[in-house]
Amino acid sequence: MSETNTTRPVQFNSAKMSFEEFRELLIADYKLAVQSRFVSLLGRKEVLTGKAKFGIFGDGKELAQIALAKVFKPGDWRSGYYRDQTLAFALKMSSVYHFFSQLYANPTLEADTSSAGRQMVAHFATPLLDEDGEWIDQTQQYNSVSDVSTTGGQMSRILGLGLASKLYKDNPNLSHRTKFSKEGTEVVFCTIGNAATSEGVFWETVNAAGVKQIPIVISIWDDGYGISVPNEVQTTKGDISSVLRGFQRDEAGAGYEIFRVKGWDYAGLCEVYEKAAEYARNEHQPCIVHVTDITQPQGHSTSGSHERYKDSDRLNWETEFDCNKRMRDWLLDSGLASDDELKEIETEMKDFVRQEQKRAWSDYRKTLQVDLDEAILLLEKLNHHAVELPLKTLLSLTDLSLKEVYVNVRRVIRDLRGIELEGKAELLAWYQEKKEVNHSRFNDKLFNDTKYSPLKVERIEPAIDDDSTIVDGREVLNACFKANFERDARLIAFGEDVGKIGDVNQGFAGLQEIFGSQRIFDTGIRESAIIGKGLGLAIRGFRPIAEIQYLDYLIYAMPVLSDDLASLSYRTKGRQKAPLIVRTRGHRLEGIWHSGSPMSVLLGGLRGLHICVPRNMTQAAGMYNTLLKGDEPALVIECLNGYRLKEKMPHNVGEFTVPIGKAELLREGADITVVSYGSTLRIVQEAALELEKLGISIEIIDAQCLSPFDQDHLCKSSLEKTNRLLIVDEDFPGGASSYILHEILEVQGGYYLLDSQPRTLTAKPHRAPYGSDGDYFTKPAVDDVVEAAYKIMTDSKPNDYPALY
Ligand SMILES: Cc1ncc(C[n+]2csc(CCOP(=O)(O)OP(=O)(O)O)c2C)c(N)n1
Ligand SMILES: [Mg+2]
Repeated sequence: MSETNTTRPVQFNSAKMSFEEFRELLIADYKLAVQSRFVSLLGRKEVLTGKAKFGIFGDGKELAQIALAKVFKPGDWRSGYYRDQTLAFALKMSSVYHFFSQLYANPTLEADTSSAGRQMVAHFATPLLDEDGEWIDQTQQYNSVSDVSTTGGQMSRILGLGLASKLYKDNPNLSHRTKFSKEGTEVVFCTIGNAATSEGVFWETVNAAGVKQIPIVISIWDDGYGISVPNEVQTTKGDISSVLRGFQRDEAGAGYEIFRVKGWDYAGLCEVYEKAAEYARNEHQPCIVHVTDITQPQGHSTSGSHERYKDSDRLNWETEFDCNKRMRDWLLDSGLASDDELKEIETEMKDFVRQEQKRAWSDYRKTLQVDLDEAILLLEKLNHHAVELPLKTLLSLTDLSLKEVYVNVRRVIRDLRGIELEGKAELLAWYQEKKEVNHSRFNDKLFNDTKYSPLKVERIEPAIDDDSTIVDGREVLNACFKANFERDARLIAFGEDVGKIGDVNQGFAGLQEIFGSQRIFDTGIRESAIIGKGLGLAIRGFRPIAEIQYLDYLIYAMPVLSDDLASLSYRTKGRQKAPLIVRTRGHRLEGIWHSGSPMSVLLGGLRGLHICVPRNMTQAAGMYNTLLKGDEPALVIECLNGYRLKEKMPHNVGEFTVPIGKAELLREGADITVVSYGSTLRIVQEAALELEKLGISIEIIDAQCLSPFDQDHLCKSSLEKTNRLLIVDEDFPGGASSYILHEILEVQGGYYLLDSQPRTLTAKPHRAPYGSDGDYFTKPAVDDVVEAAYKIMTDSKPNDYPALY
C-alpha cells in the first residue's frame, strides 16, 4: 500500500509547466473548491428556508475530487454518489445552475440535465442518448451513469463498465464500435463513502473486479462516519484500507494497487490520482484510493446536525483540517497567492454562486408560473361562486407549486359537475392537455420508448413443418443463441457455469468453443456482480445476456436490478439505457430454493424491465430474438422442467420473433377462460382433457409476458365468449394472479363481462417442499385446476354441476 504525505513535490502531467502556469492552475483549483463550498453552504440554506425539500452536499471533499478530475479523460466513466459535486463541476457534468435546478426539482431536462427533477440533489448523470434515442459518442465526453441513493448501489455496474474496456481492447471485431471506446483505454472512476463499504455489494464487487483485473479506480471518501455511526462500528479495525490489505497485488498474484492519502493533502492527492489512473488506463490494473481525514463541515445532510454525535474535539479537528482552509493556508505560506487575491476570489465565487442559484430559482418558478397563469386566466372566465375560493387561493399563492395549481383546478371541475357554464369546456380541454404535459414531466420513460423498442419489433412466425426435427427443448435455445452470436459481435453471455459447460441445462453447450471465452464465460457465484457486469456492458454498447442460475437466486441481485437497471430510463427521463437481457429459469421443480415463482416480487421490484414467462423453449427463443432486436432491458424466465421436453426445431431459429406483451390462445373453449403462464400451462392443458369428461370446455390463454400484459386484450375477447375466468399460477395467493386479475378486470374492462366470481388458483402461502408429494400438495396440480374450474361451474349452474364435496 502506498502512503503519501505533503513533503513530496506535486507532479503534474506537463513537466514543462512554467511557474506562472503552475500558479494559475493552483488558483483555478482553489477557485473551484471555493465555488463548490459556497454551493454547499447556500444549498443548505435554501432547504432550511423551505425552498427545497432535502439537501445533501459535498463540502469537505473538494480537493480530492479536484485531483481526481485532473486525470479523468474523455471516454472515462464516473460511477459515484451524492458527495461528488466538485468532481461534477470540474468535469462539467453539472454546473451550479444545474445543481440548484435539481435541488428545486425543476421538471425539465434543460434545467436539471441529470434527472429532470426526478432525483434528489447531487445525483448526477450525463446524457448517453440523444433525443431520438441514438447513442451519443461516449469517447468524446466525460460519462457518468446516473447516481442511485442507496449506499453501495453504484458498485455493481462498475464491473461491466470496466470490463467493456478490456473487451474493446482485446477483440478486433469490435474496432468499428468507435462511439464506445478508443482501444479500451477508458477508466472507470468509482466513489463511495467509508460507511457504505460495509455493504455486501462493496465486497462482492471488489472481489469480482480483482479476479478479472478490471480497469477501475475506487475512491473511498472517509469522513469517519456514516451519518452518526463511526468507523469503529462500521469496519473491522475501524480502517477500510487496512482490512483491504489482502487484496493488494504482490508476488502471490494479481490484485489491487491500494493507496492511502489525506483529503486535505492537495499535492499528495494529485500524485496518487496520477499514478492510479495511469495504472488503470495503461495496465488495466484495478486501484483503490482510501482518502482519509475527510471532513463534513455541515454534517451529513439537511435532516439533522452533526453536533448530536461529534464531540468538540472532533468538531475542532474538522475545522482545522478542512481541506479548503488547508489549501488556502498552503497557498499563502508558500507565497503562491496573497490574502487579498484569495479574498477577491472568494467574493467573486460567492457572487457567482448566488447569481446562478437565483437564475435556477427564477427559471424553476417560470416553469410553474406558466401553468398558474393559464389556470388563473381560465378560472377568471368562469362566472360561478364555486370558483371564487380556488381562484382567490391561486391569485394569492406564495409557495408556488404545480400541486397547488391542480388541486384548485380539479376542485373547480368537481364543483361544476353537471353545470353548463361559459368557459367550462375551455377549462376541461386545457386540463386534458395539461394531463399529458404533466405525464411527460413526472411519469414518462419507464422504458426508453425509442424506435428500437422491443414492442415494435416485427413479428416473424417460426418456420415449423413436417421436416422439422424433434429435439430437446434446450437444443432449440442452443441453436437460437448460436445464430445470434454468429450474427452480432456485440453479444456476450456469462453466469455461473455458463462458459465451460454451457450452463447447467446446456443452453450454451459448445458455444464457448466456437465464440471464445471472451464472449461466453463463467463467473463466480455472485449474482449482484453478474447483473452489474451486464448492466455496465449494456451501457457501453454491448448486448449482454446475464444468466442467473435459478430464479430463486435473482433475489441476491435485486438491489442492482431494481434500484439501478429497472429505474435507469425513468430516472434519466430516457437519456440513459441498458438493454440487458437477464436469463434465468424457474417455476416448477422441487425444493424451497429450486421451485420459486416469486412473480409478484419481480413485478413490483422490476418496474422498468419486460418480464417474459415463456411456456417452452421455442417461445423463449422467439422472445430472445425479439429482445435482441430491441433495446430495452428484460427478464426471461425459462421453465425449469422444460429443457428435456421435445419440441420442433424451427428452420428460422435465429430469426423468428415472439412479440413482447402479447398473449396467445392455446385452446378454444366455451365455458371458462383459463389464463396461465410458464410451467402451469401444461397442467392446465392436461386439466382441460379431464374437464371435457365432466362436460366443461375451457379456453386456455398463455399470458407469455407479465409485463407488459396482453396488450391486445385477448383475455377480454375470450371473456366475451365464456363470461367466466380462472387464473392459474405458482406464485403465492394474492400474488401475480391478482395482478393478472387487475389487468383483465380493470385495465381491460373484463369485469363487465363476468357472469360469476372470477377465481385464482395459486401455490400455497408457504414455499414448495422437496419431493413430488410435497409439490402435489403445494403447487396447483391437475386435480386442483379441474376442481377450481368445476367450482366456477357449480357456482353458476348448481343443478348441472352438483358440488363435489
Ligand atoms: C441501502 C441503504 N441503506 C441506508 C441508507 C441511508 N443512508 C444514506 S447515507 C448513509 C450513510 C452513508 O455514509 P458514508 O458511506 O460514509 O457516506 P457519507 O455520507 O459519509 O459521505 C446512510 C446510512 C441508504 N441510502 N441506502
Ligand atoms: Mg462517511
